[in-house]
Amino acid sequence: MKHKVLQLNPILIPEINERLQALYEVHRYFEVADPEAWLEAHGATTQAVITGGHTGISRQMLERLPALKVVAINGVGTDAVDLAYCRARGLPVTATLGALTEDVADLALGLLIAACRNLCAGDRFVREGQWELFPQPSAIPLARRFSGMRLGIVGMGRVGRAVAARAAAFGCPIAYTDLQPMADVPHRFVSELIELARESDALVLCAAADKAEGIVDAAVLEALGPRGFLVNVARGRLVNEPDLVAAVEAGRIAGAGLDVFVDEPRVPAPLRGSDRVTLQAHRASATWETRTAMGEMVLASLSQALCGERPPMSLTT
Ligand code: 8YV
Repeated sequence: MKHKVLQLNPILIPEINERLQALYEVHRYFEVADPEAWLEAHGATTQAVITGGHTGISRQMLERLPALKVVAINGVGTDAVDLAYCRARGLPVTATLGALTEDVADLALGLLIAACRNLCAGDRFVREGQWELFPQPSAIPLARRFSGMRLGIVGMGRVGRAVAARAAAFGCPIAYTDLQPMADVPHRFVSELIELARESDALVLCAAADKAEGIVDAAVLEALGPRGFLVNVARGRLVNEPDLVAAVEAGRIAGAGLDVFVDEPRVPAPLRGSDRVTLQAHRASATWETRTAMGEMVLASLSQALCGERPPMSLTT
């Protein structure tokens, strides 16, 4: 008898899906027509859940799955799973820590360079035939230089450090904020986010959202200023989105590069309509390499937990 595994989100690597299906009785919840009927029929006998970092699983849903042996997060964020509840229940929760660091950092720099150099507006200008209509150089506004920008990193975990390593190669002076200074980080610590914003040409958000909702608000954006850029590859709700919309619309910041939003997949229309903003659809970890590595880690968690072992990657047990 195969173990019953509930998969809450699609996995994009065919080989990982094939291996999951060969090993387990996989139920793809996102394809289930009647979720309530599914829970009635299978909730009590489901032994593993695979979910996404930012989508997680609700506590109510976990309560409907009493036989669970593991929650395997196919992602790094744990903010959408009630870890305290899982800990109290003795339920292992695993995440793909470390697997997506490089890709997320790459995208942070990509978004920042795209925002500083107006890459998306430039692309549209050529693509839409505007260049031929307006060939004079003044038709495109001058951009801002990225190399040497003063970077403020918010959250100096794995991703923050990987962003810092990349930015250092561009000659960027780096400062950071976090809950506390870190002895093994050579960069300048600034305890107040607003101070960091004031001293930075670009703020890059790499922090977990758990205790930091709305920290980037009107005052922080004001401190970043009309020559400042904001990049978010962490969680949308780190930012007070209405404040960001207002700042972008009024030119109170120079621009933003955003991979994450408060209410995905809904992105405020003023952000979608602004040339100051470069947008992505929460895709920082979406490469073949990283998604394959993440899938391997999910497979490992499942096989360990379903053999009765404590998965070494467990964050709760
Ligand atoms: C993933 C994420 O896109 O890892 C996370 O926490 O938010 C994302 O990188 C997502 O979890 C993929 O399943």
